[in-house]
Amino acid sequence: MTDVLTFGETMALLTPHQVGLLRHADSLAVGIAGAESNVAIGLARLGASVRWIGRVGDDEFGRLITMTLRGEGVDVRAVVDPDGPTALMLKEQRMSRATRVVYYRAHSAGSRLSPADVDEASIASARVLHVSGITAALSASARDAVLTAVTHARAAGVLVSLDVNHRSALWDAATAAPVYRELVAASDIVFATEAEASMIVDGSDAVSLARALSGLGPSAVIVKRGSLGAVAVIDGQDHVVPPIPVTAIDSVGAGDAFAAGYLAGLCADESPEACLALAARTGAFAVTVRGDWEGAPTRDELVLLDAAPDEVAR
Ligand code: KDG
Repeated sequence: MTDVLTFGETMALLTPHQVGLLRHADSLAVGIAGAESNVAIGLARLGASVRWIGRVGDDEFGRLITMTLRGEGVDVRAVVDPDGPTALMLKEQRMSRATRVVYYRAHSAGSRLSPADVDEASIASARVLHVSGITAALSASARDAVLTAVTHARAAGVLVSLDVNHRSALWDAATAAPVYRELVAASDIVFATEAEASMIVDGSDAVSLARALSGLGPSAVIVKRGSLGAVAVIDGQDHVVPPIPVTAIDSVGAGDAFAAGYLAGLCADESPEACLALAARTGAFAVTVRGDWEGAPTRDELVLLDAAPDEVAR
């Protein structure tokens, strides 16, 4: 049995080595990025068994994606699509504290995901199906894949986890909100930022937003507040998750590491408090390292968050 099944688009990621305008970059690091595969890597590093399903182009970037995910211990089921290239994401660090992201993903292999790619048997053999709003934004067929997978999971008694992950570059709030509402109502676990929660329900603060989201059906709602921590409503009980102070180097991917921590705790049958504490620690850990997933910790490494500054382990 797989602990977590997830699917979505993973892209090749090009990142300049210097701060400044992309046009002045004289070299680019080549890597990969994708919210769901970031979660998959985070889970694998925490010891969970995880399967990622997706489409990649029949190109070098597609091969880089499958090779990297397999190297991280993720069970990869990738359709190699001859009719769409692997998508690209460019990260520009315009100034040391401001990152801009540009996508080249229209008509990509990953955006051609369809319900046929996400097989019912894989879903039924998982404890948790994890999806994100990003996949629903990619294309009509990718949105159908998300909705169909969620329906199969519910029918098979598999827990559904949703990270809203709104990406305004992919769709506008008015189009996205009803889809998010439908997905939240069909999910057991929901992760959202305060801004994302406000797109779906009314609420004056993080706690009232979490309560309003849980009123739509999910048994666990976690509203993330970045460096302020998070609040959650789990089985009708309010929780406050205090922030873990760290020096942030790159906050992209922090939410994915947070979700991975929470789901890893859940799959290890830990209490809601322990799942939230693990999520807070993995999320904090991830921002200390450059890259969307590279900073995701193993369980053994989490103690490093308590290390004294400049401590060297010899
Ligand atoms: O959460 C981080 C992701 O946003 C990133 O790795 C790439 O999936 C991605 C996206 O669509 O932005």
